[in-house]
Amino acid sequence: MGILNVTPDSFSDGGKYTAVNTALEQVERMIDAGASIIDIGGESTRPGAVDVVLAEELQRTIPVIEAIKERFDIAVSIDTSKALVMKEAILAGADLVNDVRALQEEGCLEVVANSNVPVCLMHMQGQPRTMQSNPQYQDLLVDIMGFFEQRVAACQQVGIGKERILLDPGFGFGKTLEQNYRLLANLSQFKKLGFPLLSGTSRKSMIGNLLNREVNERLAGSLATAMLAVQQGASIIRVHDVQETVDTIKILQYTHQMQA
Ligand code: 9MG
Repeated sequence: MGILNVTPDSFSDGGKYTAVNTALEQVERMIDAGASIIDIGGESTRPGAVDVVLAEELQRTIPVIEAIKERFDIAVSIDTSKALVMKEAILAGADLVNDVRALQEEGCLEVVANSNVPVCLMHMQGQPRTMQSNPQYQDLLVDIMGFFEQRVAACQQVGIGKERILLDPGFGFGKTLEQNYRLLANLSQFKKLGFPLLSGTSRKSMIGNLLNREVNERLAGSLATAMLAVQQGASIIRVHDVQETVDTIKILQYTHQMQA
């Protein structure tokens, strides 16, 4: 999954891809590099980010989705927590809803229930503006597992079938450095719930803070974490550096085939 942030304050591409044409060029590069899904977000969810108003988010994302679906044969995911953005994005051709708030905002469950697209339910403790201030868990894995069970039940109550659900532990969303690596080390545990897993660690602080690297120096760390996630059964890896990640995963998969 290649990341396309259409936000002026996007943390690692500096908001370069806000205009539709520039976005299309970036999408073409990600497709050529081997992406099979493009994740489009109009609201930054990085730690400290402020909320974006609905009209602005619609204006940033919908024309880009329409342009991508008109021009390329590629799956598009809408990264949003707003029901109306989900609805308009699906009408514009989005193939997946990626919600860092796991359909907890008003109207979201219903929008997805009334569509036929899958949804990625991500775990986040708190809200982006404050989530990194003092994240606390009774038991990290048990708490997140319980959250997933509760959100899956909410989905099923409105008619979103199991086959339409993906889960994501939400690296960097209300987790300390140690908690992030504990999650990564135990990612395979979430497979027990029986849903495909999505993992997003690309260029995040959990890499920068462990290695003491700036955002533009986190490629090696991003590839290492992508590899660890795939080894533990993650089905989708959300990344900025598509070509390098695809190469890394190809090496991993080829080596697996050679196992005696
Ligand atoms: C939007 N977004 C930013 N980070 C993310 C992550 O780790 N997972 C998902 N599903 N979405 C993310």
